[in-house]
Amino acid sequence: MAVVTGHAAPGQAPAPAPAPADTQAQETIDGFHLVIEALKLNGIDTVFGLPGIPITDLTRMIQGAGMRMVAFRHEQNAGYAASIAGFLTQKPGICLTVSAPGFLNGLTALAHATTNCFPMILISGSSEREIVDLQQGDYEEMDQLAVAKPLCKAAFRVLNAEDIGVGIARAIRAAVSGRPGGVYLDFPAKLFAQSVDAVHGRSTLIKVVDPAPKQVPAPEAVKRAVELLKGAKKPLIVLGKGAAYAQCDAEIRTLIEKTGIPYLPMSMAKGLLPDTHEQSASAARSFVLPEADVVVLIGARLNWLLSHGKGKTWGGKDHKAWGGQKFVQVDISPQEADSNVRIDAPVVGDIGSCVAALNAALGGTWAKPPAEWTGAIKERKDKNVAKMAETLAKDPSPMNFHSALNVVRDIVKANPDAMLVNEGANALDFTRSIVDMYRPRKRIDVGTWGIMGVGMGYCVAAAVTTKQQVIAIEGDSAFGFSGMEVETICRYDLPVCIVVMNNNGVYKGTDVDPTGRDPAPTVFVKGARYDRIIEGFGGVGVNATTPAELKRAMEEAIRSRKPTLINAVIDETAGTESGRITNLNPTAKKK
Ligand code: ADP
Ligand code: TPW
Ligand code: MG
Repeated sequence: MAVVTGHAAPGQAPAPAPAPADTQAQETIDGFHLVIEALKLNGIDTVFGLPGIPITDLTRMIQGAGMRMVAFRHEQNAGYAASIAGFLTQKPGICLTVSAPGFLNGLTALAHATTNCFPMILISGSSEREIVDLQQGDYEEMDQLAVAKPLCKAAFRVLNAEDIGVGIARAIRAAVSGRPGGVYLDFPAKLFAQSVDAVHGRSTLIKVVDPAPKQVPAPEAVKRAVELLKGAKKPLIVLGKGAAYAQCDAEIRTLIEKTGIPYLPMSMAKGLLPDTHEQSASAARSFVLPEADVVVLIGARLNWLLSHGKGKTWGGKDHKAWGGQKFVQVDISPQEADSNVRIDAPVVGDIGSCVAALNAALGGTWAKPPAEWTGAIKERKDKNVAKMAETLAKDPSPMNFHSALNVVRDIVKANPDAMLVNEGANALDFTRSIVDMYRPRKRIDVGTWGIMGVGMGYCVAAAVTTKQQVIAIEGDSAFGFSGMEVETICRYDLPVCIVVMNNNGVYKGTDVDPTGRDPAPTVFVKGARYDRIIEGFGGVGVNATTPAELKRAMEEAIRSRKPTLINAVIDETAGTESGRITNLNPTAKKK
């Protein structure tokens, strides 16, 4: 019998009596290695994080074990990277941080992952439990589990090395099953140093079987939905990022093409079918929403991004009035239906199973929607597309959002496999509407919260997980939230081309302090040279003042795959307050 070395964890049985001297020295395994082996066993090969007590050695050992350990300059960016890695791969993205402040820095991203339905696990080291719980003032003291709980889908703490396997298995299941989300895993410092018998320790690890089980919809729910659709005169399908996440692109394409129903992709569902698809109604959005009679939501919530399914956007008489549409909602969460307006036909299950069931239930022949409907949409679309083409063809000086994005539009068309990262206000809205996407899961952006700061974390994760060229279209304000990660991009030599749409500020660069004392809160240093930031780390910086210069710089970045930052000088008067959502700003009542 082997000798158990090291101290026993609290609550464990005392060590067995020493074995006879002639037996081999016992092989032990510590908490560090059990964590790594548990992650590897479950196919996790990348960790995003930032070292420090008590996880510095863990970051080294992760790397030593052949996994990718991507070290950031701020945990929030590592967290955003993990969240989007989860979206892109259907495996929980892992973010690893130190205690209290590092944990809190990662927590914003964990909440973001939960809000966006992205699977992610935030693993944070924590301080001595007995000191933390008595509030005796330990180094980086905080009851992290309690703080994390309201902001994530599940939160677990592991105290004994033998429970690491269960802890990681539960975290993986919670993150990816049902509606995906963020999970917090608390690992106190002492856990890492605990040693247990290696054979026994490894036997406690769990390879999770079927972590995101299929959820097949009830046949009567599918029938109800198809019946409703059959009676529709003006049907519409809305594809959300849940549909992109589900990776059942062929089934979705079949549904759309077999039914002939016009569809609208939400921002991150762009490219699920090419944006140039004849059934895309994107260019006629404000026409189809109020006019549609039956709307099929697939992995899209009726939240603010869809004006809560009611109000003037949907043809309602006032801002809260129902527009008269009937809704089919395909979603994995049974609680999502009726969250804003009545859902007449909820179809609950995973999108792959639900869309396959809908396709099967359509039968051999399906009458396409009335030509009156599709024709009216086409008319609006053609008109809007022609109008946009006219605007895009202009070449004003200074460059504006349109003339710059006309270049980006062509570059993305020529490089349809490139990942597009996008944040800002005007820089976001114009990019979304001007730059067509051609392949699924290529566009990643501010998501459900309209959050600034995801940019560089998303760039790193997109490059690391897809190995594709990354193009980031960033407002100058948006870029500032994560700009220091340009060093990370250079350090890992990632093929990322960042375009900072520099209009000297938040929304625009023209505000002034009415008292004349300070810069206005929305403006930045005039004529700032963001391109010089990347040069400090060995990357390529370019200042572009014309579409031709922008085009040349982007093409060179893609050809060379070198980390590149282009400062695109945009007319500082070009933007509007909050971009497309000006109306959400509270305004003081006029006296
Ligand atoms: P968007 O912002 O693009 O409109 P949302 O984030 O509002 O999309 O909605 C995504 C929806 O997709 C969520 O309600 C979520 O429950 C659902 N969802 C995510 N993954 C799946 C899946 N695999 N199967 C079914 N529904 C899913
Ligand atoms: C975490 C509020 C929304 S958009 C934006 C801010 C600060 C920046 C807009 O300026 P930018 O784009 O990026 O230069 P442009 O093209 O219009 O000039 N803090 C967080 N999230 C949000 N959404 C904000 C603040 C905001
Ligand atoms: Mg700006």
